[in-house]
Amino acid sequence: NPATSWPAGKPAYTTEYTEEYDLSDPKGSFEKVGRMILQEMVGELPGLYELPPKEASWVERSLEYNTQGGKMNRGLIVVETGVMLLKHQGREVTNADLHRFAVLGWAVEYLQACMLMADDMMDGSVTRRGNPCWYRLPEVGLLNTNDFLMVEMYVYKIVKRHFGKEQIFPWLIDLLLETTFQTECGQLLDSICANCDLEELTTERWTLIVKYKTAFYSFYLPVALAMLVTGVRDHKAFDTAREALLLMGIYFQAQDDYLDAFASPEVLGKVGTDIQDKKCSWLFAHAYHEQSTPEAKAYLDKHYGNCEVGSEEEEKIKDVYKELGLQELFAKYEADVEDQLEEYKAKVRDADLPWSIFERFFELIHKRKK
Ligand code: GPP
Ligand code: MG
Ligand code: MG
Ligand code: MG
Repeated sequence: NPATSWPAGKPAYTTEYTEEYDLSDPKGSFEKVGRMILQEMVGELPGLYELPPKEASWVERSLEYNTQGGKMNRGLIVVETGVMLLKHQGREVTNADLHRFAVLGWAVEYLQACMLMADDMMDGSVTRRGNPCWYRLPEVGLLNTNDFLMVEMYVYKIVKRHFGKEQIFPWLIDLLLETTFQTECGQLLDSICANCDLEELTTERWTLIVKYKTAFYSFYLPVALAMLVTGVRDHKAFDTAREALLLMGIYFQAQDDYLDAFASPEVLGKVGTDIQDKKCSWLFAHAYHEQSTPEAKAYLDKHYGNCEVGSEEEEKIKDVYKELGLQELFAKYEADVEDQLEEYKAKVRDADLPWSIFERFFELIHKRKK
């Protein structure tokens, strides 16, 4: 590109991978690729962007802090899906293939990191992955905004460095951009709840929110990237995968909402904020609209979105959830999702996709405790 190929050395590409990707150590190998990417990205800051050491180190620290230390499910699933697809197609899995899957996995992890950095500031959260949220560090504060924008751009720099010369490059970028926009629509729906009447926070609204804010980027995106890079081009395959993955993604956010109230912060690595933030969470929507009693409704009217973190009112709202039988209802919803997913088995086979992708992804999240 004549407009951006400046200064000399830019753009830099990586097309060969000398390290061995060891599939018997999926996490370790994935993390190694993560280190390589981090070094590539930080390494070019002084030369190509004239960043002095202090600022280059700032970026490095921000990337370390915000992109590492998660469960890495989204990233790892790109590698696993890629391998399953190649095998399904009767092709061999090369070392380069594995590295390319892992690079796309890291693109998803970086996208996730930037979303979380922005989300934590919007939700007023305190901790993330067992550490203070980045924006809460005294030296960071509002600089968080620039830091998460940089992490977002790194998504595209990573993909450009490793896929920039390939035909599918525009498709990969388009998928990432489209998914980001879907997530932003979801975040808008989620955030506007603060200005809604509790009457409006229905289970229908909940489904719409979580489909957009979570399911596309966490479930469809990793699988769709693996499909694109292994040569799947059939619309029906993407449509079928999307349907099944959105179902799982919606369930995943139901779990997130459930754990927000009922998991211990030590296990979860974050302190729940949904009650203070007046979120249209799975628990609230069901408590207020599906399972309600007049007393419960009156209490929620008075205190939901109108109490402090760790306050007596917050605890009482959790008791109300329990009294209304939401823990049992959640178990029932979970069983329904399992049944619904089974129904996709035939469709997935019909779309010439390996069912193992969906089975594996579901296994990773099913009945999770964190
Ligand atoms: C998770 O919601 C949703 C996101 C992280 C998407 C954010 C989207 C942006 C465009 C910034 P959550 O707030 O329930 O997640 P958590 O419980 O992890 O804070
Ligand atoms: Mg949040
Ligand atoms: Mg949020
Ligand atoms: Mg949450």
